[in-house]
Amino acid sequence: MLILRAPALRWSDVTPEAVYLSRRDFIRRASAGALVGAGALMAAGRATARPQVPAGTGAEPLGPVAKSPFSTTERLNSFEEITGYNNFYEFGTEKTDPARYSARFRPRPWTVRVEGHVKKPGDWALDDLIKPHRLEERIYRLRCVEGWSMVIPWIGIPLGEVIERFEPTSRAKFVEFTTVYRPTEMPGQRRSVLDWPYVEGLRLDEAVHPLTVLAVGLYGRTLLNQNGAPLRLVVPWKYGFKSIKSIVRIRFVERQPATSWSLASPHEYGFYSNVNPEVDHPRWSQARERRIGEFFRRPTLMFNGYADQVAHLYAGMDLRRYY
Ligand SMILES: Nc1nc2c(c(=O)[nH]1)N[C@H]1C(S)=C(S)[C@@H](COP(=O)(O)O)O[C@H]1N2
Ligand SMILES: [Mo]
Repeated sequence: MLILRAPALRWSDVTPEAVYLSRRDFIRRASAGALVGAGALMAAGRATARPQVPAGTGAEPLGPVAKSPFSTTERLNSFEEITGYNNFYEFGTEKTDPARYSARFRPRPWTVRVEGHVKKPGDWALDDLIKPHRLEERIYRLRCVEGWSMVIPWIGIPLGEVIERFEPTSRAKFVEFTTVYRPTEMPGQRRSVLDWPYVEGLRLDEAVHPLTVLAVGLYGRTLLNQNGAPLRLVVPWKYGFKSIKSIVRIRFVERQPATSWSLASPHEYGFYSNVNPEVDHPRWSQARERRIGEFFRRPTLMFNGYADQVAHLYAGMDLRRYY
């Protein structure tokens, strides 16, 4: 039988859902039988199994993906937690709004415009953007500026490898990302909670850092609308709002972009917004966080635990000032 190695699986190799489901079903039943035989079904299952993805979510299987040394081994949040407790103000400001009010959103077909200081600008169909790259699983901590966190098994591609294809010129110093503007499908955009569309940005060296990914899925499946389908940024050492969802434009610019949250409240949400337990938000402490699903709060880590990989990017910068 073909065993799922962690190979160079590409977007175009995605297994049709029916095949995938029946194969998984087979594996599950086969191993369940073996374990029952050993009289250890519950114990072994609890200790080793990842939480299951419920059937019928509409998220399509992406098949096996390459593992990454950047992944944390911390306990994963469940699929239900990751898809049921969200910030996506385009669909409303309550944590349950994105799951409830995003059913009308159509993430396909999807085109991403690449423009600005690059030798290869253009409009990219999503599949053509993703296809040349190997899908990787990146299990990352996500720390929201509000003081909660999760561990999410993203599937994505390194943004740096994508950017390389566009050939930025020497004038490109920052990258600006823009979310789709579709008030008919996104009820939150009919209210002026933020200045739509949502815009975020990174310095070019942050954008090409190996930890930065463009995610197309989680838990082995395509993203649901509430998580930023079909394509969103994930920057794990920064507060969650930097990880912009449902991206339709990537622009290479010389100046630091004006971002939605820094425009809405400049004293609370800076451009850099690196996770920093020593710099409090004006209205609350950032020293601790509540991992969704846990009761006690835990200490927040510098750069969300990614200091070894990213601290050098900010050498000589005043981390308080650049909050
Ligand atoms: N376009 C857009 N992107 C967004 C947001 C948003 O409201 N709109 N919320 C951000 C915030 S505050 C967080 S914490 C993360 C949450 O991602 P998740 O819902 O997939 O966990 O998305 C970020 N990306
Ligand atoms: Mo957030």
